[in-house]
Amino acid sequence: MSKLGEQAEECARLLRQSRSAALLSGAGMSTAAGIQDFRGPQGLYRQLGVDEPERLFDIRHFLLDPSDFYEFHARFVELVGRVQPTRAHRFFAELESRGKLRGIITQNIDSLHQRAGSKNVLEIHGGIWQSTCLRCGKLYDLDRATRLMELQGVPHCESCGGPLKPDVVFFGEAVKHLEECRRLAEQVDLFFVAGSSLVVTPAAVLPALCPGRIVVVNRGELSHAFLPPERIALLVEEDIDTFFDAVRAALGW
Ligand code: CNA
Repeated sequence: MSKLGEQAEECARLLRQSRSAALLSGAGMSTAAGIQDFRGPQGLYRQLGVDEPERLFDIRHFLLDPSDFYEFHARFVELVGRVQPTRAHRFFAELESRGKLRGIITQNIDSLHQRAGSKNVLEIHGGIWQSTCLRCGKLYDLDRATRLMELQGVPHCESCGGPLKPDVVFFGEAVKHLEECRRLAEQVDLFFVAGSSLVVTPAAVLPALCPGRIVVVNRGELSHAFLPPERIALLVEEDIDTFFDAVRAALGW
């Protein structure tokens, strides 16, 4: 049997034994959908022509001048609107509906897990589906904020004229739902990491909070700084869709 086949069989065995699992997903989960990771050779920064990514997502720079960010954001929103969830997004939605997956922690801001049908999704870096007026706190859904963005470039509040900011976590801001993410990791006996280099903290420390086994599916850069080696059941250096297709087959679905 091929290495892929063996790892898929082992993953299926771990899933059958598990009472409840969780997933931490990163940018690699959405590359097959057409949304690239940020810094890779095909990365979004290059694809959308961004020169200074750190400055773009720095909250201090956004507060001084949000126009650079919105130039990037308009193109990102348009891209997200065009793509569809991947087979792996759908596999994890199915795991949840079959009662095997307790929840997903995602570092992604593209809402593709929810669009695939997943219900319990903790967006630790926020999402683009809602924006907030920085002056009066009024909330805007994505459609309304996008219309204002198309009209004005930098969208402003219809009530008070303050600038809007999407509810995405910028560098220099606190992450969201951290306590819930920690509790989820502590409560499951199997923890998947898919498409994350585990470089960005605090998301990267979450797998180690799971008292059970860890399955990592990632092709390319991966930091082991926060991964307890004795609890890694599988380290799969494969394409995510290819691997979870094989797991689905091994489960007989
Ligand atoms: P990352 O640090 O870019 O890591 C992604 C990892 O996935 C890399 O090691 C890649 O080599 C690997 N990878 C890419 N494609 C595949 C594939 N098909 N199969 C297997 N492995 C693959 O991204 P992280 O998410 O870990 O952390 C960085 C930032 C980037 C997070 O805050 C994300 O929110 C943010 N981001 C989000 C999106 C999105 O919402 N889709 C897109 C780009 C960046």
